[in-house]
Amino acid sequence: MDRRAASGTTLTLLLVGLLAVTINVSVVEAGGTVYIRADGSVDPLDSILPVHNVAAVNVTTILPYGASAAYPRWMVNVNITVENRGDFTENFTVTAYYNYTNFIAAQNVTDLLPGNTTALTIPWNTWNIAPNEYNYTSGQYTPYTITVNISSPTLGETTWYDGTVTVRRFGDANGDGHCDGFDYTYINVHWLTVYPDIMYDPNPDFKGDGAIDGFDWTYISIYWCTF
Ligand SMILES: [Ca+2]
Ligand SMILES: [Ca+2]
Repeated sequence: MDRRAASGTTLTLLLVGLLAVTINVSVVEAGGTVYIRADGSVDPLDSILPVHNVAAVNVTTILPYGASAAYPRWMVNVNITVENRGDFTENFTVTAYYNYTNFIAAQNVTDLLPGNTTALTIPWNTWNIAPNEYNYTSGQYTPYTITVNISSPTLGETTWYDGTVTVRRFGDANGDGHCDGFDYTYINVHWLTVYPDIMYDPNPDFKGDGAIDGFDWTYISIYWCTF
């Protein structure tokens, strides 16, 4: 009998161990009955017990306009699909973090039935997020790590890794760690294009408003040759 089939039957769990603390318990096996002692042992010995188990089965970080890197003040979405793989209806909290300990946002899920999934979107407003450091030796930004934590009194704490998000410095359209003539050329090639125009490119859209225009030009002017 597999675990789920076992849980689907009318297993009656008796915590007889509570009694075993003070008296000797004679375990009596009846049809479909499983006894759990205080020391954690069960009877019958091959019994498979129902469990609490919720998993993040799909976690995806979505940047606007199909971008592969963000700039500060962009809105990034962390999309999470969670599945109740256990045998109990669950209530729990889903929390997203950047660099493991920095809180992004949290959402509560209630009454997720066994075998069911639910999809969440946790928005990350990068308004106060500093751009990533640029590693000039390896030639790339050191991105933020995104993790998702699922927690409840019955589930405990489980953390799921969700890859990384790069937040570039304003003015660095080509991602080489500098704001210079290459970025000047980049913004000119895509000048006055709007998402989803074929010539639109999110890299010089520093403001993140779906258009390449004077606002973005201002960023290059401000940061010109400062790094
Ligand atoms: Ca650059
Ligand atoms: Ca723009």
